[in-house]
Amino acid sequence: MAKLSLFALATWVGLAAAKDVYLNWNLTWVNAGPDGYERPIIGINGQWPCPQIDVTVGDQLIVDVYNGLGNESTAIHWHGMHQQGSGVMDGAVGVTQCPLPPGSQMQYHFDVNEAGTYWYHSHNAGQFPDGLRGVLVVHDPNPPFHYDEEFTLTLSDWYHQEMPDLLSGPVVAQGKEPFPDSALINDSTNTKIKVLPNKTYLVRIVCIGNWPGHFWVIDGHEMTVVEVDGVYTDPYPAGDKFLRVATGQRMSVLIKTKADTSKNFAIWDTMDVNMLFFFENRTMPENYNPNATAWLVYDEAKPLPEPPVFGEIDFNEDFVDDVTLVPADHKPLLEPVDHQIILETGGALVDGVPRFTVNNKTYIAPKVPSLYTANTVGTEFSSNPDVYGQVNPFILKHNEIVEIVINNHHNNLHPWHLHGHQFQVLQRTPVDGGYYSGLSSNVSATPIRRDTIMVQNHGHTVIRFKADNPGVWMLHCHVEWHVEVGLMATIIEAPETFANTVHAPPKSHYDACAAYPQPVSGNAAGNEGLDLTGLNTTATVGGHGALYTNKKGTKDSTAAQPSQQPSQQPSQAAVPKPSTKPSAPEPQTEAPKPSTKPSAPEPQTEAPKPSTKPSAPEPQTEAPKPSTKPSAPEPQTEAPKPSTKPSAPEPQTEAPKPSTKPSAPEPQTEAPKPSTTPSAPEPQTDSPNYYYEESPTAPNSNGEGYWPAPHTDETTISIDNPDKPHDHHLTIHEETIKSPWANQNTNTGYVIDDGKIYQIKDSDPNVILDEFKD
Ligand SMILES: *[C@@H]1O[C@H](CO)[C@@H](O)[C@H](O)[C@H]1NC(C)=O
Ligand SMILES: *[C@@H]1O[C@H](CO)[C@@H](O)[C@H](O)[C@H]1NC(C)=O
Ligand SMILES: *[C@@H]1O[C@H](CO)[C@@H](O)[C@H](O)[C@H]1NC(C)=O
Ligand SMILES: *[C@@H]1O[C@H](CO)[C@@H](O)[C@H](O)[C@H]1NC(C)=O
Ligand SMILES: *[C@@H]1O[C@H](CO)[C@@H](O)[C@H](O)[C@H]1NC(C)=O
Ligand SMILES: *[C@@H]1O[C@H](CO)[C@@H](O)[C@H](O)[C@H]1NC(C)=O
Ligand SMILES: *[C@@H]1O[C@H](CO)[C@@H](O)[C@H](O)[C@H]1NC(C)=O
Ligand SMILES: *[C@@H]1O[C@H](CO)[C@@H](O)[C@H](O)[C@H]1NC(C)=O
Ligand SMILES: *[C@@H]1O[C@H](CO)[C@@H](O)[C@H](O)[C@H]1NC(C)=O
Ligand SMILES: [Cu+2]
Repeated sequence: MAKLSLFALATWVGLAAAKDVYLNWNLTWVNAGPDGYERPIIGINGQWPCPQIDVTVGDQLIVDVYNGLGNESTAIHWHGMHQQGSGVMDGAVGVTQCPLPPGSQMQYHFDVNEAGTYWYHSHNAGQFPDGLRGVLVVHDPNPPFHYDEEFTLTLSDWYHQEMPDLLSGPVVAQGKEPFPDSALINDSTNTKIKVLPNKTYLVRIVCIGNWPGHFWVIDGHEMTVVEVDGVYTDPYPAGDKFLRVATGQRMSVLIKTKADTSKNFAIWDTMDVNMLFFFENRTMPENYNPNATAWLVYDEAKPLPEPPVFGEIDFNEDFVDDVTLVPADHKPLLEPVDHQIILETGGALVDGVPRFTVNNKTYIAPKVPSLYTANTVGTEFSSNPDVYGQVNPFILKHNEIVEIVINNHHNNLHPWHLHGHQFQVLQRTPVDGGYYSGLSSNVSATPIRRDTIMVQNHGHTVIRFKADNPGVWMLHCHVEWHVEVGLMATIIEAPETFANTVHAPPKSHYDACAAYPQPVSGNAAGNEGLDLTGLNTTATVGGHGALYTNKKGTKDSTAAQPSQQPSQQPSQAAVPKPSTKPSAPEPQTEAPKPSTKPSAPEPQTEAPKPSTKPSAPEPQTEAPKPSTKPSAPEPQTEAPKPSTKPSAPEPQTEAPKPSTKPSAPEPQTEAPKPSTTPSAPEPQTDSPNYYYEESPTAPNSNGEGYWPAPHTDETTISIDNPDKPHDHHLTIHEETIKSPWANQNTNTGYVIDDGKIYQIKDSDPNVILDEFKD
C-alpha cells in the first residue's frame, strides 16, 4: 500500500502561478581547449562551457546533480543567492553540506528571490577553476532601466594543469599562486558577439576566475554601470575610467550600439598584473600574455580589428571606485551597529606551513559540516563558537546590525565574499591605505551593497548588514588558492532560531554524507558537547584538491574517460505551467503501483529557446599555443621587480595593529592542540555519530523520534482529465524528512505528468492528508 499525498497533487495544481525550473545535471569530464590547449575539464551533461541558467525572479530552481566524475567529489554553490530559509542549499562543503562523492546524486532546490547577475560554481576543495562554473541570470520583468537586448561575458584566468596537480605542486608548497596560462572571455580566446545597430544592450560581466581581477574595454562604446552583484545602481557612466571586477564579482553595463554596421569592434580584457606579479614581487615571465580579446560583430564580412593598446595605468586613479556607486533603491546606511567584528587577515607560517590566517587562526575544515553541528548540538551549545572547531566562527544574534572590518595585512589584494547577504560597503582604502581606525567622515548615507568586495593590500574595508537571514554562511577570500590555505571565516547567524527558520537537509544531502562518508551530527569532531577529541587542526601543505578515490588523495583512480563529443542535449528546461488546470483530482481509478525508487527524472526534452544571440561557443580553430609551460610554473626565484609599492616579504608575520575600537573580535575558537589526542586522518573511516548506522529505522508518523531516516514514496496513478483527450498517468514522488525540530520537517518531490516534471515545494507535512487508499 503506497502512500500518496493528495497535498502533493493539490500543490502541483495550485502552483500553476509559480514557475519551477528543473535541471538534471550529470557532471563529467570533457576534453576542451578554450585557449587552444586541450585538457580534461569538468562539464555538465557532456558540455563545456557550463550552461548559463536563466530564471525569472520568483521562480524555484531545482537542480539534481549527479557526480559522474569518477575521481573527484563535488558540490555546487549558488553565488549571491540569499537562500533565505534554505541555507542548507548553499552548497559549501564543510559548511552546509558534505562533499558529494563520485556515483552519488543530490538535489538543490530553492526560491530565487533576487533579480540580477549571479553564478554557480563548485565550492569544494579548489575544484571550480577546473571548469565547474557558470552564469546564473535572474531576469526581472520590471528592471529600473530600459534595454533592447542582452548578453553575458564571463572573464577568467585559466590553467593548463588540473587543480589537484597544482595544489599538490611546488608553487603552492612555497605559499605562492601558480601563474595562469591564459585569460579567457566567455571561456574562449575567440569570442564573437553578434550585435544589431541602434540598440541598447545590457552586458552582464561575471568574473568566474580563480585568482586575479579583470578589467575590460569595449572599444568605441561608452559603458554605464547599472548593477553590481545583483544590486541595481543609479546609472553610473564610466567615462574615461576603467571598470573592473574581482573574482566572484559581477557588473552589468548598458552600451548603445553604433548606428551603422560599417565596422566591428574589439573587446579587450586583461588580468590584474599588479595582483599577479608586482604586489608579490614576482617577475612576469617573458612573453606572458595577461590579455584576451573578443569582438562585437556588426558585420561578419568585415575584419576583426586589433584591440586598443593602453600605456601606464594607475590603479588608484584610473578606475571607477565601486564604493562611490549608489544602490538604485537608495537604502540608507544601517545603524546603529550592535555587533562589530574585526578581522585581522594575513599570511603566516602555521605548523611550518604557509597559510593565511584570520585573527591568527587558519581555517581547518571540520568533520561535521558547521550547519549540521548547529542543528544537532542543541541550543545549549549552538551559540558557543567552540563547538564549531577551527572554522573561525562568529556567532550573530538574530536581526542585529553587524559591522565587519577586514584589515588586510598581506601584500596583495583579496576579494572577500559573504554568503547569504549583500552587505553595505562603508569604506575601502586604496592600496597601502592603512588599517581601520574608525570611519571617515564621508561615509555614504546610501552605501553600495554587494556580495564581494576587493580589499586592497595593507588596507581595509568596513561592511555592514542586518543579521536577518539565519543560517551558516562562509565569509572568505574568493581567490581559490587562498581558500585552500585557510583564508576563511564562518558566520553562524542566529543559530538559536534555526528550529523555526532553516529547513533541515533533505534526504539526498544525508545520502551524500553517508556515501562519502562523513558524520552528520555533533560538534566539529562529531562528538557531544565540547569534546573535540579526534579533530586534527594541524595545517598541512598543499592538498589533493577534490581528488577522491577509494584511497582518497591518490591518483590511481578509475575515472570515467572524458567524452570526446559533447552531447547537444539541452540541459535546461523551464517547466511549463499546465495550460489548462486540471480540476480537482478525480477519484483515482487505478491501484497505486508500488514503484522502486527511480533514477533521476529525465531532463525535459523541449528544444532550447531560439536565441538571437550566437550562443554556441565558437569552435576552437587556433592551433595549440606553443606554450613553454604546460608543466608546473617554475618556483619563483627571479630578481626583484623594481616596484614603487613597498611590499613586505611573504609570508606575512607582522602582528596586527591593535585596534583603538572598544569592541574586540569574537573570542577565537581554540581547538585542543592535537598533540597527544589520537585523531582521525583522512580518509575518515571512523564515524562515531554516524546517523545511518545509528538510526536505520523508518520514520514514525506519530511525531516522535530524532533525525529519523528520510522517507521516500512513489506512486503512479491515472487521472481521467476532462481537459485532455486521453487518460494520462501521473507519478508522484515524495521525500519526507523529520528533523529534531518539527518546524524543520520537509516534504518535497515531484509529479511526472505526460513526461513533464512538476516540482512540489517544501510544505508542512501536517497539511499532508493521510494515507490515500485506492
Ligand atoms: C553520466 O554521464 C556518463 C558519461 O556520459 C554516463 O556514463 C553516466 O551513465 C551518466 N550518469 C547518469 C546518472 O546520467
Ligand atoms: C540608426 O538610427 C539613425 C538615427 O535614427 C538612423 O539614421 C540610422 O539609419 C539607423 N541605422 C540603422 C541601421 O537602422
Ligand atoms: C596586453 O595589453 C597591454 C595594454 O594594451 C599591452 O601593453 C601589452 O603589450 C599586451 N600584452 C600582450 C602580450 O599582448
Ligand atoms: C595574533 O598573535 C599576535 C602575536 O602572538 C598577537 O600579538 C595578536 O594580539 C594576535 N591577534 C589577534 C587578533 O588575536
Ligand atoms: C572619503 O574621503 C577620503 C579622503 O578625502 C577619500 O580618499 C575617499 O575616496 C572618500 N570616500 C568616499 C566614499 O567618498
Ligand atoms: C580525473 O579523471 C579524469 C578523467 O579520466 C582525468 O582526465 C583527470 O586527469 C583525473 N584527474 C586527476 C587529478 O587525476
Ligand atoms: C557565453 O557563454 C555562454 C555559455 O556557453 C553562452 O550561453 C553565451 O551565449 C555566450 N555568450 C556569448 C556572447 O557568446
Ligand atoms: C623581492 O624578491 C627578492 C628576491 O626574492 C628579494 O631579494 C627582495 O627583498 C624582495 N623585495 C621585496 C620588497 O620584498
Ligand atoms: C594531524 O595531521 C597532520 C597532517 O596530516 C599529521 O602530521 C599529524 O600527525 C596529525 N596529528 C595527530 C595527533 O594525529
Ligand atoms: Cu585572497
